[in-house]
Amino acid sequence: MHKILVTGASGQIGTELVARLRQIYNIDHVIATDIKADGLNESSGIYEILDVTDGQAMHDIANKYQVDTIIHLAALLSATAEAKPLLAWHLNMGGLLNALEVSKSLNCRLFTPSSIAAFGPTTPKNNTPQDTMQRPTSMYGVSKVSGELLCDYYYHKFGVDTRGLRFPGLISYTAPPGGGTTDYAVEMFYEAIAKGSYTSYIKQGTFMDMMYMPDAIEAIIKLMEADASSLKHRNAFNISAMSIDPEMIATAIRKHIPDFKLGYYSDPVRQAIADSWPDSIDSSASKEEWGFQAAYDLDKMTDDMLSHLASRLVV
Ligand code: AKB
Repeated sequence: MHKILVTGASGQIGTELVARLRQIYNIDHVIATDIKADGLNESSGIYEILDVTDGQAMHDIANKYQVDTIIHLAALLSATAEAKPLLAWHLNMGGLLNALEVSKSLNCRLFTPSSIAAFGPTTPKNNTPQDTMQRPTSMYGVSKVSGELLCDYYYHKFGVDTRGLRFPGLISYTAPPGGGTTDYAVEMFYEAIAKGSYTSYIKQGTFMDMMYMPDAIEAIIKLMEADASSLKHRNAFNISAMSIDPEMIATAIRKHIPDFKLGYYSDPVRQAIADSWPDSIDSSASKEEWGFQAAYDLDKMTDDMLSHLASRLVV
């Protein structure tokens, strides 16, 4: 049975991934790590504080628990990375390089997410192919495309079993995202329940790919379980469940909350990032090579999000 170390375990993906991995692989086989101490709850499983820029500390924890898999999630997202580009490069690339080095020396498999941010304004905007032009203009995108290349390098040069997905915006109700461009979509659901209205920093008609968190979690697990011989792309598979703009989410929310109001304000930085990303990406390589299938479309996701948030936020 696999023994798995997860970095960034208290983040939006990590919180749900660690819980699901502990159901599948046994509670003692999943080592959650994060720079924050808020996951230190012994009853929920092993948790270690880890700054991913400290390669020796990452090695020591991986070695202590004899892990065979690293799921490296710790990174700054697009809007924060644009505000702090040097920190973003240091954390996103330094953390990944450490995870690759530890995987190489301890013979671990490695999963790390890429993003739709790895594409740029010269990439075909609709049905963006798996293999295409990648000249991103945001620092986050630069770190993601560099990370894809670095993972390819460690696979070809050292035989590290590296795998990855180009995630779209991820929508979830458990842990909030932080500092992303697609965060507006998550915020809209929270504020629909809390206030009945939302003011979006992303303009009407700005389409981006999105996915509900349960689909993202199952995709990570399925890709890591896939037979290596079926993977031609290995690092950075395109993956998406829907291509939507703010109005489409509002329309889906109004099926449950008819008076929901959506307004707009201008955020030039996040709008420019969104405008540089594809409107929709082609996930066919994921379907063909490891059987990806999203279970949630916009309406099904909206039903689930609103019912969970209503029971949490309304007293
Ligand atoms: C972000 O908006 O920065 C992320 C992403 C698409 O990678 N959600």
